[in-house]
Amino acid sequence: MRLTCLVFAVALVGAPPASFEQRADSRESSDHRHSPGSTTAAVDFGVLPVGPIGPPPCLQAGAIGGPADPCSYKLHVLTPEEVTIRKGGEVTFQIHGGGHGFAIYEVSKDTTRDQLGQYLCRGEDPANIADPALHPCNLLAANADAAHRIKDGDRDVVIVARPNLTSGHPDNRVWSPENRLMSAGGVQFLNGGTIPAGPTSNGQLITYQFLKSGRYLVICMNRVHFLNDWMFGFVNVR
Ligand SMILES: [Cu+2]
Repeated sequence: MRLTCLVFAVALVGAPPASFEQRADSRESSDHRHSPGSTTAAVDFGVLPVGPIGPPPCLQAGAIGGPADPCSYKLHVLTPEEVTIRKGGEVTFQIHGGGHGFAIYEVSKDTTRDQLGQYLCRGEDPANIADPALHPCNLLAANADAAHRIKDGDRDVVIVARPNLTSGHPDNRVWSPENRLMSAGGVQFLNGGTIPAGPTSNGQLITYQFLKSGRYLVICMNRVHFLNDWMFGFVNVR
């Protein structure tokens, strides 16, 4: 307990100790709610839009952020996208917006976002694409419904997204039970609350306790969110 308190205090007052340094990855979070080496972490899963996501062609009225909004891909993110906790710690994911599913897989330690994303929608990370016209898989059913074999940094198959032939369970999700640690949001999607991310948000919470060290991939099982828009993040457990 004393060591835990000491580590936590160090994390609060300054830079984390070198031994807790995370991978050199420019996409890694600078979110101050979470310090590398913490026992717990919080991640916002998706974004609740409180108005148009951007200027036209983003929808300006109606089902903003819905499956017909060309800017909806900007909501399909985890914030922070990557966290690091201590073994035995718990991560709490809060759902925001609608139409999400949730699953966790272990991946090799050298798995990167850009490498894994190439198995989903080849090209640039949609999180970095400002203009919806430049997102190659934007609202592209042909990609979301297609089969994908998704490999980690060791080139081991982690997820098999079978083709969506029936649009019913389980085809209508990225449903790959082999090696899966948990899932939520099959059959019925997970939905957030009415208040955006923040201390008063009322979105559903999902918590998972990581008992083994390693690197874990957290995905949205919504085929469009994951396969088109790269809705995934990582948890490192040290
Ligand atoms: Cu989602």
